[in-house]
Amino acid sequence: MALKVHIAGKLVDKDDARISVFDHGLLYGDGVFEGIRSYRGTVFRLESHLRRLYESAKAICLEIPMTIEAMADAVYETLRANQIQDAYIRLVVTRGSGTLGLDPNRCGHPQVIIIADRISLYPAEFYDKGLEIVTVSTIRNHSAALSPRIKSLNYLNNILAKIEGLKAGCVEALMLNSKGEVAECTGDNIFLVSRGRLLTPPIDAGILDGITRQVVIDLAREVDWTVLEIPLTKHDVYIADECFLTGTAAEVIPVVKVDNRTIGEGVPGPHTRELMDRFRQETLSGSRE
Ligand code: PXG
Repeated sequence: MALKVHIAGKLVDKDDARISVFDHGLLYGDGVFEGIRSYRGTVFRLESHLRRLYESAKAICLEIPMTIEAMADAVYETLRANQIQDAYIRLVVTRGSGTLGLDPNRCGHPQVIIIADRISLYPAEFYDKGLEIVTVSTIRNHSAALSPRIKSLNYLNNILAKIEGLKAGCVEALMLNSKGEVAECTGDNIFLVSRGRLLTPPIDAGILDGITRQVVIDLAREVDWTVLEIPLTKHDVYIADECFLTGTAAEVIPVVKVDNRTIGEGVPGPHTRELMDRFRQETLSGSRE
């Protein structure tokens, strides 16, 4: 069965899901998106993802031509049409087709696209043994230029960092902000465990307000762990007892080496493993928010 894509309000075969070459999403990266997962047919934290999508759109003066409730229904409709239980869902809203030239007012209608496909997972080995990452020279774009809280179709800042990481043999790369503080990875947020406390950069370090990040903070606080959202430096990373990343695609993934330095004992630590377990339970609990 051909994959069905939700586009312009209809479900069509993937090969018939097309947009104009004049769409400003393509011409200028003018648009927003979300990457969401479903577990056993239930979309994980759909409300949070939709809130972030609509906030991203508002921040770029893009009016999404449907209500949040209609969007939620369309996501489930797309999921059911493709009969995928554990899906990777990509929501894209572009500025729509316009004239050549930046002016967004010359675009007709925003284009809404929903894709639900099978998820390709990181190899299990990464979760058992932990990842090796590097700090890259590409800094996270300054939030006064383009807020990293906007999940925009313009991901070149992250892609340039990813290229640097890949050239160094790492699948994920750590980005600093313009102050030299730890920001986030190219598609994941970062956490440290230090002296029994969970540390992560605050949103105003210029990072995406990650939904997995918030789930992990909530899970840790539920069992009375101390969680601090504070500015961190590379020094904090190098002396941490444990390090892990969070993201919709990666979930919770341990990091054991940063810049060729061993973090902690060089194996996924006990706090990380406990949070991986608790996160897994949360995804399988079937609760919608
Ligand atoms: N930082 C950045 C820059 C991201 O793009 C995260 C952190 C983690 O946020 P969430 O809300 O997912 O916990 C992201 C999310 C992909 C893909 O296809 C990337 C993300 C999410 C889903 C899929 O590479 N990045």
